[in-house]
Amino acid sequence: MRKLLTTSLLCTALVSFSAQAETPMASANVINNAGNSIGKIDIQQGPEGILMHVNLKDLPAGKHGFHIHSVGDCSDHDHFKNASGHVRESDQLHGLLNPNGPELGDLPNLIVPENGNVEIELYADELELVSHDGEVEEETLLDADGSAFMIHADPDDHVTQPIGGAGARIACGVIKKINQ
Ligand SMILES: [Cu+2]
Repeated sequence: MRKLLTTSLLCTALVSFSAQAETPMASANVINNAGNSIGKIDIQQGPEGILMHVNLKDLPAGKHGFHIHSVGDCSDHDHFKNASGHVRESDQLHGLLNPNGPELGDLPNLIVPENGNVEIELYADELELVSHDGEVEEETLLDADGSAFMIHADPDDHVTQPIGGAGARIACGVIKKINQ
């Protein structure tokens, strides 16, 4: 009996280890234009894309453009220009509703209620934290220069270049790998 118990414990340990090893995880601490944290966005990589858990507070109510930008740098918090443009392949145009889009980093708008808090899960099937074969590719979120979530002041119309008319950058979060 003791031997059986030991074996089953060992199996459980092996299963949970392999599940973790196949699920790269990351998190972004999101800051506003004052440089203060307004919450975080966690990311888990699945077999065909990434699952994002957005949990933010103190945002202005309304509809806000929401993207992943191609450089993981939110240090210039008064305008967040260091994060550069959207994560994209060279032939992609911006916009979830654009016939020549979308870019890899395009996401649906964040719609913030009056209390300023928003919590949602989102899934993007074209994005990866790290590539499945282990090589770092330009479009992967944890590539050499990283990437960052960006929230804009205005709605993204999902068509207009280059950012759907979403205006100023009001919150930014560098995507950082969580060590497992
Ligand atoms: Cu953007």
